[in-house]
Amino acid sequence: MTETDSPLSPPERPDAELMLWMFETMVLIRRFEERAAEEYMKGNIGGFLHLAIGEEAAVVGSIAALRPTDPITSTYREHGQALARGSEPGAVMAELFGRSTGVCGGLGGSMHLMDAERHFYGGYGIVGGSIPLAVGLGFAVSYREEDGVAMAMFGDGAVNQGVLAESMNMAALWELPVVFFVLNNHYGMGTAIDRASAETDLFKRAEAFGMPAEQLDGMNVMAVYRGVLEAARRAREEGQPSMIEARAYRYRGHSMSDPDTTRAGEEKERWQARDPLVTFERVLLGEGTLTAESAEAIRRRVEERIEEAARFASQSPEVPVEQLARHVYANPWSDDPTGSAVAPR
Ligand SMILES: Cc1ncc(C[n+]2csc(CCOP(=O)(O)OP(=O)(O)O)c2C)c(N)n1
Ligand SMILES: [Mg+2]
Repeated sequence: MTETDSPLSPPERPDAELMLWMFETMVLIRRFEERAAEEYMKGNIGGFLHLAIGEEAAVVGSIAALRPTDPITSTYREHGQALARGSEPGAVMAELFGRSTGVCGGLGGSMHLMDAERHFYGGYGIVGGSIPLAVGLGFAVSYREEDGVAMAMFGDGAVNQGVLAESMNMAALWELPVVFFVLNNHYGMGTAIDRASAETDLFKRAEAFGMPAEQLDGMNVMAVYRGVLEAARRAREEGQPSMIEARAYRYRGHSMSDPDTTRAGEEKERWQARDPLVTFERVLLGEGTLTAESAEAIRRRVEERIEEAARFASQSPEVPVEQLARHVYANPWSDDPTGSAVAPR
């Protein structure tokens, strides 16, 4: 035990309960997203829908390695982050449907999930835009002399945004408890990483800021867990930020409107052969943490939760038109749904 250990601290060696939670959460995210794709095709979800199928180990392993009170920010590909943080699948699905029972009252949609109660601070559409927010959350922790850790989750496409360098520099200079977690799925929209980045080993960027960094297998939930656990310990105990690069792959196109015809089938098959759910299940079965029956029971439970989530979303009320511009301005002075009215003098 160290002085910063708390009952909420994730253990150095995950016990059976935690490993089963990680497995079930990965299955939940996979099935949630497959169902979301179906609902999108049926016209129940509008706007953009970005799926992270294939990236579940990176999402779950990293979040499991933090305390539930550690603040995180993410990109628009963040259904899994919300679910791993414990947002109700029904409330997340309702948000995708644009219903008033959604985690953001139906006003955020798929790209802007947020659940402040669970210290999940969103869900942002601007590539790189959420990174400095995590640094701000890390600053708040440090300023208040708390022992939390903020994690910025972003994609390989954000690494060449200037704001990342600014954020990493500030975090290192001010010794802020931040984990910069880059989920390298090797593509930004349809552009392969070696066509966008002069240096494709993204973790090496940290060296410029004297920051410890690690590149790990983002298809392996335990590898991600261990890497983020150590980065979080360093942040908590030494006030030192880190960069973690998790290498993974998204099986689908950039969003539902991307037919994904340019990436080679052989490449997809190579990654899918290391599917994070299948490989982790094999490990758990091999060590006896999971049996064929308990795996089946988990899948059944997840199916029921997904079914219930979709039912809840479809039966929830639409957002009233006059509410659409809520939160667009700090002072919602108008009922005008376009939010374009001027303030009374
Ligand atoms: C500042 C900014 N520039 C461009 C875009 C358009 N855009 C949306 S997603 C994306 C690719 C981002 O790729 P990556 O960070 O690797 O995340 P992934 O989609 O692979 O999860 C781009 C360029 C944007 N949303 N914001
Ligand atoms: Mg990417």
